[in-house]
Amino acid sequence: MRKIIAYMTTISMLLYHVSVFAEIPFSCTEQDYGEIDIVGNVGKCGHEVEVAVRLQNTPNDLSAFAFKIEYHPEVVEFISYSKGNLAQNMNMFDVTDRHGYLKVGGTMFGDFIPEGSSGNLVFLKFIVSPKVTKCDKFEMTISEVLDDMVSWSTSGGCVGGCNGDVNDDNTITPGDALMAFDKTMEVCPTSSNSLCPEVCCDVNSDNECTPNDALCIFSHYMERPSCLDYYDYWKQNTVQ
Ligand SMILES: [Ca+2]
Ligand SMILES: [Ca+2]
Ligand SMILES: [Ca+2]
Repeated sequence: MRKIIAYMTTISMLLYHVSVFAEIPFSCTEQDYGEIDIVGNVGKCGHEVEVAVRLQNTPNDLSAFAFKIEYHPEVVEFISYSKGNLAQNMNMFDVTDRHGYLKVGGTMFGDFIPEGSSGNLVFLKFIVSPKVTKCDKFEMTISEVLDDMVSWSTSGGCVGGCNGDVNDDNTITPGDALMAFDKTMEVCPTSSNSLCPEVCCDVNSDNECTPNDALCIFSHYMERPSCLDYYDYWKQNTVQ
């Protein structure tokens, strides 16, 4: 009887997992064109991840603004925020969590951020659900832009995916490129004895594991332009 109950419990948990996650599109292409842009980041399951909201060449002066950040509460939980450089002199600034979206707003009294400015507005810290595998990635988007930002273009950000550190030793090296290359050549387990399903390979987010992914990892180590350039953004923009 206990076995049957345990079996039924397992089945119901699996069904719950499938039903909750089936509605979340685990597919995302990073877009960077927006005058307001979310800078995506890699988020491993059970770990904290930060995303930045940056302004790019602002089209008019800014003294009051508001917008929403939409996220999937099933896969990330909001923890805290910190101001970016552009928000340091704001008299009122806040982020509130409404379980599924954040409200972000701010004002400057008798002052403004001038037209043509670029920089970080806010850093948002989340924790990624342990249920998300490290190859999953999903989108955060900006909506309901108001006040001085009302006509500005927006682009979202991708959270999750592969950061090129295939062997999880906190550095991205040619050894990681080799593991990715082995997987593309179906050398399984890889020459470093990793099981291929555990090799997070799709660093360029085109939903395939190909030699281009291995080349991207190698190019990143060589400090050549690569699909992992966004990763450097996070090394250069530490939260204050
Ligand atoms: Ca983006
Ligand atoms: Ca590594
Ligand atoms: Ca790929």
